[in-house]
Amino acid sequence: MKLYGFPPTRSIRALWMLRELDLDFEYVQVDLTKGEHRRPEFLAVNPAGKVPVLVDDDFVLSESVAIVLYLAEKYPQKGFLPTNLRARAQVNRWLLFTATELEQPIWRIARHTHQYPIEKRLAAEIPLARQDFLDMAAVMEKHLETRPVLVGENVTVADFVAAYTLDMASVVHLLEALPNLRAYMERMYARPKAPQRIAQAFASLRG
Ligand SMILES: N[C@@H](CCC(=O)N[C@@H](CS)C(=O)NCC(=O)O)C(=O)O
Repeated sequence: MKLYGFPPTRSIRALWMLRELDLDFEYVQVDLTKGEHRRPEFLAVNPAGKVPVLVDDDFVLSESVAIVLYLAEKYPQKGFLPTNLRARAQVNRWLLFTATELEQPIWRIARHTHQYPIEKRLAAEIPLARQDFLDMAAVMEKHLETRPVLVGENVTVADFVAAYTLDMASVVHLLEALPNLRAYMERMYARPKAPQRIAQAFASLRG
């Protein structure tokens, strides 16, 4: 198996899953700072020009959440995806909640802070996106008041995706008033197979 990625990105989600499953894989770095994701060789792998991408023999899969689900289904022995219909539906609920309600506002903040060219950045978007995040994060904060993980008693793919997304949020200081989310994220990153935090991944790039 091959993972195309770049350290401080959503590649961490795929990496986390591969590590938890103890799988051997080749890591192919696509240096976003050098525009390698826009080269024809990479666009042939993912026409969206984004990482991560997993290649498993002749099967090519982009989208970080699709990748973790594929891996969890291909290697069911660790039980990261419940077999019970309703528990699995709850895992899907939290994956989608994380990718749409939590990740999107964080992404809007990143775009209007440093990703868009200066002339396209809208300062007014930032407080709106922060509030959108906080409104939805409050739902997960309450949910985790009495629970160790998002679904049932054991860790699932939803926890890896959520913990990484909360780390994205912590980088932009969105978790300060959310103690349950901070404690949950720390518990997840304390797992022996957890990947690097985003800040460490940035530091590793600087050498
Ligand atoms: N929805 C995609 C988003 C992937 C994505 O946006 N990756 C970023 C890095 S975190 C990227 O490759 N950006 C390059 C670009 O947008 O030019 C996923 O979850 O895999």
